[in-house]
Amino acid sequence: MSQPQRPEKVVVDFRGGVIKPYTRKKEVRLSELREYFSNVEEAEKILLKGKDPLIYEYYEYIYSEAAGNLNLGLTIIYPGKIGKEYYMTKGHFHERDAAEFYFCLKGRGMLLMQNKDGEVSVVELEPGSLGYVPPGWGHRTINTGRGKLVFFFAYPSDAGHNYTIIKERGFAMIVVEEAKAPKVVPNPKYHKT
Ligand code: S6P
Ligand code: ZN
Repeated sequence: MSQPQRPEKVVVDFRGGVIKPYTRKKEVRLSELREYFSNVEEAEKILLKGKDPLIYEYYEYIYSEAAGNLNLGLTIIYPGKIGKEYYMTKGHFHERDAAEFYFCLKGRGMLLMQNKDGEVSVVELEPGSLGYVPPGWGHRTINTGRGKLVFFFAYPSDAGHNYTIIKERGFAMIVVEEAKAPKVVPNPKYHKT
C-alpha cells in the first residue's frame, strides 16, 4: 500500500514574489517566445543585438502528480513590450477539463482567455483580484504595468498542458499599447482552425 500523504506548508513572499519551497523553476526568455509576438521582426532585431531579455519566470510547488492533488505556483512577468505588444506568457489549454485560478499579488495585467470556439474573455488583474479560468478555456497573462506582475496560481495536478493549439493558431486578441494605455485588439496573425 502507498504511504499516506502528509499535509505541508508553502509560504508565499508577497513582496519578492517567490514561494518556498518550490520543486520546479522555469525562466522564459525572448528567444523561446519570438514567434508568439505579433511583431516577430522586432523580436529578431533585439535578439540580433545579442540581447535575450527574461520575459517571465515561474516557480511551481508540485506535491504529487497523482489525480486529486493541486499544483501551486507563482509567476512573475517582467514589464516591457516587443513593438507595441506587452510582455506575456505563451498561453496554453489544459489537456483535461481542469480549472485554474490566478490571484494577483503585485502589478497590473490582464488574464486573456479563449475557448475552443474562439470566444474571448478578459479579466483585469490588480493586487487582490482573482481570475478564474474555467475548464476548456486557454489562458495567457499579460503585464500591462510598469513594474513586475506577480500572481499566485493553483490547478489540478493531472490537468496536463497543451501548448500546440496556441503556438499554431495564436489567440484571437492581443494586448498592445495605444495612446499610452493597454488595448485589446484583434490579432492579425490569428488562425481560427
Ligand atoms: C499552469 C499555469 C501557470 C503557467 C505560467 C506560465 O497551468 O497556468 O503556471 O504555466 O503562468 O505560462 P505558460 O503559458 O508559459 O505555461
Ligand atoms: Zn494553466
